[in-house]
Amino acid sequence: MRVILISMVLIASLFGTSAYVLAVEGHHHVMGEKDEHVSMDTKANEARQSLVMIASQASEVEGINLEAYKFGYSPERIVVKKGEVVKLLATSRDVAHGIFIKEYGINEKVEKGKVRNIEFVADKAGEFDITCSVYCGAGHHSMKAKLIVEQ
Ligand SMILES: [Cu+2]
Repeated sequence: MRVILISMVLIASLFGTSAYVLAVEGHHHVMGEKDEHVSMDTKANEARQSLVMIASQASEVEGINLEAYKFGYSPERIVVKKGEVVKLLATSRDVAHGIFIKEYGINEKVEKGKVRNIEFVADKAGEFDITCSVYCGAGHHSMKAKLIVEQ
């Protein structure tokens, strides 16, 4: 299972790179034509989204539970390997909270009784703050967890 996962991530990284290049080149060819308004960012984002879909379907990525509460997160540390497809199954124990990871462009609202599936490729190594982006009371600003992406 582990071997399959790793090889799928490898294939996905290769595929992702070529999809990205295709998206960029595709833009180049249509420069000045009717497609001009479609930004390169949008195309790169679309390429990344389809990469996440392909990789997660093919490798049956295991979900990581993340629960927000007044005023913190459980667990407080999420450790993944660089290149992995990460699937956060996020929810709230009480009121509405946010799952905000600036460097990964993630900002999702979570509510009690609902599980939000947040998928992305951990393509940047380092330690990233997970903070709350939905005002939830006196301890809102102290809500913090860490996403650790190991090289
Ligand atoms: Cu909050």
